[in-house]
Amino acid sequence: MKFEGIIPALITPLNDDYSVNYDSVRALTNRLIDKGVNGFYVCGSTGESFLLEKEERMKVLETVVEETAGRVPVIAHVGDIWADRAAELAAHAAKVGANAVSAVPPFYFKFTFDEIAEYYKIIQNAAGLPLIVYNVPVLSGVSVTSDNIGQIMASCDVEGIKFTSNDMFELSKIRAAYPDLCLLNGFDEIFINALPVGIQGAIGSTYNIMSDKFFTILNGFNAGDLDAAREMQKKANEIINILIKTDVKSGIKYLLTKTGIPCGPCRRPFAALTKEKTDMLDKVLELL
Ligand code: MN9
Repeated sequence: MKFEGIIPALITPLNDDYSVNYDSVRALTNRLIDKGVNGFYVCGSTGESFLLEKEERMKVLETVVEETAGRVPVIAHVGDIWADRAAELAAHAAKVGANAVSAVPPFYFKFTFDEIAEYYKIIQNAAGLPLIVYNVPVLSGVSVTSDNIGQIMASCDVEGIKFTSNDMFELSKIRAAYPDLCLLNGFDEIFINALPVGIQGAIGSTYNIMSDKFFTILNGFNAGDLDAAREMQKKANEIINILIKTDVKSGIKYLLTKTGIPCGPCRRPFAALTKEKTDMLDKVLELL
């Protein structure tokens, strides 16, 4: 399986009582496949991984894999601060038929990079699947760079990196040092900027609601029509600018609910959307 193109980082739909809405997981999976997405990234930051029970993470993954039925690759985010829990999630992902595992570095305790490399080795040994390192320094506090990724690669076989950072210089250094590594862009608002660096695709939250805009950018770029690509990124960014004011995930859930897939709130302590925010989002509906 290839990891490329437009890959939604799935939101995890909830009911109003904060339990997981598995019917909506199924509905969203099917809607996005119909829209032509190239894979799924399950229970990452967008999927509220660290606000879910281990069993819920497992069941959401099982639901997506079952509903996808091999039509597109499924990447299971199994990252956790505790390596053994990540390993348990990784082994489960392999058992139920995910196509790759991905993990944020262990956070909070300021682990050494030797410990971080060991963590990835433990995960890969448990899964026996392609491994995609998830670099998201703004949330994890750990930066995976062209200088230190080699340490992870020395202890396990890295398929790729989900690079969620605005540092395009760093991304191009990774590309130069590792021409065969699969690079997946993480911030949707700079998708157009990452394309010329030589990425294979992108994993992002806003592809839950506007994957078509990003296919237009991708196709425009590939066809050499940079004006069309730039114009569409501008339109997408007007929407992202508003979503950022709604913590992105909550806003996306609201918009999905409005378009027929009930997704509920985000788990506490994420706050419910205020009327002011839902008014902003109602205007976004017309721009989708
Ligand atoms: O998975 C997402 N990153 C985070 C990728 O949640 C940290 C992005 O899709 C952002 O939500 C999006 C808005 O900043 O680019």
